[in-house]
Amino acid sequence: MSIHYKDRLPPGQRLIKDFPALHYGPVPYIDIKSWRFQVTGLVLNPIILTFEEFLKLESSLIKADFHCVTGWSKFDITWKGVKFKVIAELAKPLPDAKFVNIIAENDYKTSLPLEVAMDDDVIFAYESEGKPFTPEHGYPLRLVVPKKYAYKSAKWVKAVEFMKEDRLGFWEQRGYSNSADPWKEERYG
Ligand SMILES: Nc1nc2c(c(=O)[nH]1)N[C@H]1C(S)=C(S)[C@@H](COP(=O)(O)O)O[C@H]1N2
Ligand SMILES: [Mo]
Repeated sequence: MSIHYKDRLPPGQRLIKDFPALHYGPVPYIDIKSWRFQVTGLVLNPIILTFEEFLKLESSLIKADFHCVTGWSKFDITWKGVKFKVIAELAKPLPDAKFVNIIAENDYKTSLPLEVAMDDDVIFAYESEGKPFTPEHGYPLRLVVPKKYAYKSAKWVKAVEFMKEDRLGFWEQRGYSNSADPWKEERYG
């Protein structure tokens, strides 16, 4: 551990070494053959991809810290996947698109301003530490938004909708902050 680790730990967080799986509801069973990734809403080119097709998109590796609003943080998780901005370049958002709704299995949703989602470190990941996810960590695909509390990092993502107005996500409707910046300790909305 670096002696400066406290500079990397947002206020009120504690560092952990293991990687707990945390989510609301059951782990969904995903049939990878019928699974599709969809981009809908205010875009010029709506997209539907099989998992095989998704794996052919330009991929990136990122390494980032992960902060859960319940108080634990984990440093240096590596993720491989497709950056949000690569998806946006393919879909071509219309001028009215200002927010994105990230839609996952079991009706889990979270949203981001489009400009936040376009950050270079926002990625639709299908691998962590060189391996595909286990079902409980989001197989086959999850979003990772390192600069926000991890409820923005939706597991089991299946669609992205580009929107004009924001729509609060699952935890955001239940009192968690919609801006979710761990450095400003934006835990509650
Ligand atoms: N679909 C879905 N994604 C989710 C959640 C959830 O309940 N459902 N919980 C979020 C929260 S609060 C956290 S801390 C992280 C945990 O990710 P992990 O289980 O891979 O550690 O998943 C996030 N993504
Ligand atoms: Mo969390």
